[in-house]
Amino acid sequence: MTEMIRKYTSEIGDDDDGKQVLLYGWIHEVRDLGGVAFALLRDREGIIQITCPKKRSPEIIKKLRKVRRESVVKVIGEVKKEPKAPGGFEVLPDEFEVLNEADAPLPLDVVEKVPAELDTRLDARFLDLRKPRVQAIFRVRHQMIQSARAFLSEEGFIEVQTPKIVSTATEGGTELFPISYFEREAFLNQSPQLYKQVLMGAGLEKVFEIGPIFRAEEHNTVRHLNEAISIDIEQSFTDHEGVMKVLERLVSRVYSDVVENCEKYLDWIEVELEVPEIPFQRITYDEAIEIIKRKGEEIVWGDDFSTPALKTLSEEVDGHYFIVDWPTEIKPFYAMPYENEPEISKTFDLMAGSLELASGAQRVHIYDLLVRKIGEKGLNPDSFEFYLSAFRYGMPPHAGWGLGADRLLMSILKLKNIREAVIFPRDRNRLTP
Ligand code: AMO
Repeated sequence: MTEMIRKYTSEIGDDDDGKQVLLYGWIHEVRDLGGVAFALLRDREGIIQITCPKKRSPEIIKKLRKVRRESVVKVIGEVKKEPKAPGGFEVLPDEFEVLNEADAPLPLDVVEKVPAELDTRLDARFLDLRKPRVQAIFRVRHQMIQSARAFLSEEGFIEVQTPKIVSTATEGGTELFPISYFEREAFLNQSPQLYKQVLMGAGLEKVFEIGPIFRAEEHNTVRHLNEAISIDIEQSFTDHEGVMKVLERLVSRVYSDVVENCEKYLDWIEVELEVPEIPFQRITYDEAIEIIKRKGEEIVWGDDFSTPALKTLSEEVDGHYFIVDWPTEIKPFYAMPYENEPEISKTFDLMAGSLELASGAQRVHIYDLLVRKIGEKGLNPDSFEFYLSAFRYGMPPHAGWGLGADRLLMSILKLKNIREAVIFPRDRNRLTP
């Protein structure tokens, strides 16, 4: 006998009508109407109804009545068109095998008749992920990462991986996780910033990295994680405007790919997407301050934007937009000041409404200026030796950005909490699963 090929539920179509198929999956629900039992079999691509009238198989109907929800099963049966069944087809079983029986009661209701709190869901994440709506989020995430990688590769960027165990801070000294590294103290990296710049000194010209960043954020918010994934680029012989163009094209590409390839998953999540038009609007930091002030919020030049201030701003400037030309003082040491106006820097944040998605800058590539700026931030240039030496022997002008992948997904899918966008999120209170 030839071995049957397994099909996903979504692959069952008109061609299968009257034919036998092999399915694997989980028991989503069972309904017993006496003379006939219905089970819903769920796999990662969808749900199909297994219909077993008593006369087709008294043994199988007995098994179906007994099987617990979420057990793993194998079914071989005949496909029949059935307009009343979900998806338009049902399977009349000839073989039904329970591969692994699930315990009861379940710690979480996969059918979601009773909605659970996010914390309960995250505690039982393996079950939460069985919900089609939740799994769909990670199918879109997969597409988002694939698109970003494909886009940057096509643009000539080289993918790199830089160390996550490091000796120095990059984003200002606070928010660092110390770890013990043999007889020394080390840290989990906050950003690949220093390494991607060193790689400009190495002559790679265009690099990108998709990897974890670690931030010891004390506060628990819906937009902060302690471990996030950042999509980072660095590019030589360009300025902030040059890399902003790469960023907006990347965001637009991710949206088009998701719209094109993830229709089914967007339906499961019940979200509709529009590909944002590029170029995105650019407003200066000064203009943003004016808008926020005009709307009655208290803010002075030199302040960073608080969450309420960004909410106020987004009432006026909606969708995707860049805030450019920030005060040098509130941006990291590596940001390049304007030559004629050094209190302003060649920096930008990319916003989606009131959510910051990315930030970036043209960098300081002049050794003396960089040493001075490190000192001005109260940091010790000696601990940046490996970084600084790359600036002494032919560092090209360069620029780059870091885009929060979890935040991008959160904003694409209009998720209320960033934790929804991460399979196993890490926050102030959560270290498992
Ligand atoms: P920044 O610190 O702004 O810049 O981080 C870049 C982007 O990473 C995301 N992000 C976070 N997402 C979730 N939780 C967090 N705690 C968190 N922290 C940051 C945000 C943010 O916009 N080195 C620079 C980038 C550069 O200039 O190239 C940097 O790290 O979406």
